[in-house]
Amino acid sequence: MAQHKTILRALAGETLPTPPIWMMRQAGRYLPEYKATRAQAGDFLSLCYNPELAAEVTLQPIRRYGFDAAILFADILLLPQALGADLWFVTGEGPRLSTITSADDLAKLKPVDAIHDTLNPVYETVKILAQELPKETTLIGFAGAPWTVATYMIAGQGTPDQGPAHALKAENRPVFEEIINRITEGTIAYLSKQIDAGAEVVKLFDSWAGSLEGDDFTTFSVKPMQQIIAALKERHPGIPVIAFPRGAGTRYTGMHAATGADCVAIDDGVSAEWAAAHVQIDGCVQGNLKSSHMVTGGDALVSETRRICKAFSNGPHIFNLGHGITPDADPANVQLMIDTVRAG
Ligand code: 1CP
Repeated sequence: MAQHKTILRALAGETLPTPPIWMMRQAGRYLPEYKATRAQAGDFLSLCYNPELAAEVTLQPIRRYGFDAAILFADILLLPQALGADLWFVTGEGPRLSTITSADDLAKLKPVDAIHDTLNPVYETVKILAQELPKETTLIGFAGAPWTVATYMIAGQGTPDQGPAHALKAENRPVFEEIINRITEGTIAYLSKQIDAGAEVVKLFDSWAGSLEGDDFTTFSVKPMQQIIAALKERHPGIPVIAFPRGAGTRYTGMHAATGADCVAIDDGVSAEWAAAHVQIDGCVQGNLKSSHMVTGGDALVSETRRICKAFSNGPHIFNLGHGITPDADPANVQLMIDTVRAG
C-alpha cells in the first residue's frame, strides 16, 4: 500500500515538494490549553504518568495546528526514575534527581526488566494516541540518549557544562561506563515497548552531545546511539529512528552512517546550506530554525523559514526548530511558520 504519512515518506528518503512539519516541545507551556491541563493534573510528573491527560496534551498542538507528527508527551528523565533514581521537579527551576556517582549507587538501581512497572502508563499513552490521532499524523516516541540522561543522573539536575558527568568520566571511568551501559540497555527496552504500543518513529535526544570532545564524542554519544538503533532495527525492522546530537557542529558530517539513524536532527549551530551539503547528502534531515523566531516572529521568521526550506529542497527534509519551543513563544508565530512552509 502506498505510504500516505508524509513524515514516513521523508524518513524513507523521499524528497517532497513541501516538507512535513512538527516542532520540538510542541506540547508545552507556550500553549494556554497545555497550562490548563497541567493545572488539572496537579504537577508535571502527574501529567506524564496520567495516560488520558498525557494523550490530551499530545493532541492539543495537532488540533490547533495540524502538525504532520505528534510526539508522545513524556520526559527523558522518566527512565532514570524507572531505574530507581528519585525524581522531582522544583517549580521555576527544573528537575532534581538523586545522584548516581559510585558503584554503591549503581548497585541500588533496579534491573532493566523492572523499568516497565514504572513506565507502563507511558505505553498506555502511546496506545491511546495510536487510536486517536488523525490517520495522516505520525506518532513519534522518544528517549534521551545515554550521555544526556547520564548527565542528569550524575549531577542530579541540569547543568550548563555537564561538569559533574565529565568529572566522573575522568575520575571513575568504570562506574561512568556502567552508567552509560545501564541507560543504553534501559533505553532499548523502553523504546521497544513504545514501538510495541504503537510509536511509528522514535527519536533519541542527545541534547548535551556538544560538550563531549575528541574521542569521547564517538565513545559516549555516537556509539551508544548506534547500539540502541542497531538493537531496535533488529527487533523492529522498518521503524525509522531520528538521532539528535545537539551541538555536534562539523561532527554532524557522517552521522547517518555512524549511528544508523534514518534522519539526523540539526540544531541551529550550523547553517542549513552547510547541513544540506554535508549531512543531507547521506539522508533525511530535520530542524535548524532558531527557536527564538517563535518569540520574535515577523519578517525574519518568514525569511529564515523560506531560506531553510530552500536549502533543504533537493533532498529528504522534515521542517522543525533547532531546539524546543520556549514558554515565552507566541502561538501566532507558530501558525506563521507553518503557513510559510506550506505556501512553498
Ligand atoms: O513545567 C512543565 O510543564 C515542564 C516543562 C517540560 C515539558 C513540557 C519538561 C520538563 N519536559 C517537558 C516535555 C518533554 N521533554 C517532551 C515531550 C513534549 C514535546 O516535545 O512536545 C520531550 C521530548 C522532552 C525532552 C527533554 N526533557 C529533553 C531533551 C530535549 C531538549 O529539549 O533538549 C531534556 C533535556 C529534558 C529534561 C527536562 N525536562 C523538563 C525540563 C525543564 C528539562 C530541562 C532541564 C535542564 O536541563 O535544566
